[in-house]
Amino acid sequence: MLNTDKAICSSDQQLFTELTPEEGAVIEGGADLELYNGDKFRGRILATNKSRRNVGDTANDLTTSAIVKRGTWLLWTGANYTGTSRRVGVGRYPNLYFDIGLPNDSISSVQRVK
Ligand SMILES: [Ca+2]
Repeated sequence: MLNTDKAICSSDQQLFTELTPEEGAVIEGGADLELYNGDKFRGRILATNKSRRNVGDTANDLTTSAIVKRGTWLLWTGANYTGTSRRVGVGRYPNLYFDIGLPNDSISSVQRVK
């Protein structure tokens, strides 16, 4: 278990780098939502616990499979929660096109709704 408590500060210098809960979860290998470039969870390109208005250059328009470990999410084809979306709950989606009809390699933003 990683210590994500705030680091003790000495004068104005922080002695330890503080990890956000999200960073901690990612390092431990388990984020609430994980996106993968390949089908059947090959090649993880994003691990997050919170909404992302833009999944970033390394993940944009690449997602083929996903794992939802916690929460309910909207997966959007456009940035800033635009375009087509699909609502997904906890589960494993080895191929988003076949599983929920979302076009392959299309996700640009992810929105946590629960
Ligand atoms: Ca892909």
